[in-house]
Amino acid sequence: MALSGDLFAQDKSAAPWSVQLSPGTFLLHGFALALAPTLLAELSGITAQSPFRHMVVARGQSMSVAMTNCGSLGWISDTKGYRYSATDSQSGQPWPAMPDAFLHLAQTAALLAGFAGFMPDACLVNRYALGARMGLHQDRDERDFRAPIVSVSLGLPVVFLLGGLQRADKAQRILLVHGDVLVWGGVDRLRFHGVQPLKEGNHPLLGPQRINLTFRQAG
Ligand code: MD3
Ligand code: FE
Repeated sequence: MALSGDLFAQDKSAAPWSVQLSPGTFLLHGFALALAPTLLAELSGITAQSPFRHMVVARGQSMSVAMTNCGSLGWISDTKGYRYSATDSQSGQPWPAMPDAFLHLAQTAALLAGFAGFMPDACLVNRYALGARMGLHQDRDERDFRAPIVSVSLGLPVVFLLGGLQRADKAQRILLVHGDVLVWGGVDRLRFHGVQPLKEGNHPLLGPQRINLTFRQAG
């Protein structure tokens, strides 16, 4: 069995670009680098159908991060709260299908981190422009916390905050750059996390922004 321990602790030569940040959290540095142009081409098809939008949270403010989704379920927020929905309420249509290249990348990354059988049905796409941030939160709208989450960072770098299981726990700061893939599950699945405000810059492929894909088994 390809346990994470085999790949990350004993045999670093199998995945020299990878670090185990904690028992259930794996950073696969540059793992999505070669695929990035394909991912971005697929993304323009997705946003043609379901454009980025600033969702509203329960208190009525809109988020600084713009979002869309692909897959059979998509994460949405409005004044009624957060949930996964099969329909994009803006288009009235199902979310765009998850491209094969997205699914394959997410499953390969999960397997490398020791999570076999990952079947994501939702991919939340976050777009950060200058100053956009995400406050500390837990991802707990998914049905089964036994499944991991896989995140892919594209474009400008950002400081990611990895907290603990309590909101007040001290957070680690981790720089995420273009092509990085993070996989977290098991004991780390419900850790608080957030993203510091995006600083200005100009990425060769994406210009002044950062895009993050998070793959979840939501339903
Ligand atoms: C490691 N997105 O969409 S993903 C989100 O970069 C979200 O857009 C962030 O949080 C983003 O819900 C962060 C990376 C991440 C997220 C949660 C983690 C890594 C994690 C939880 C535990 C360990
Ligand atoms: Fe999150």
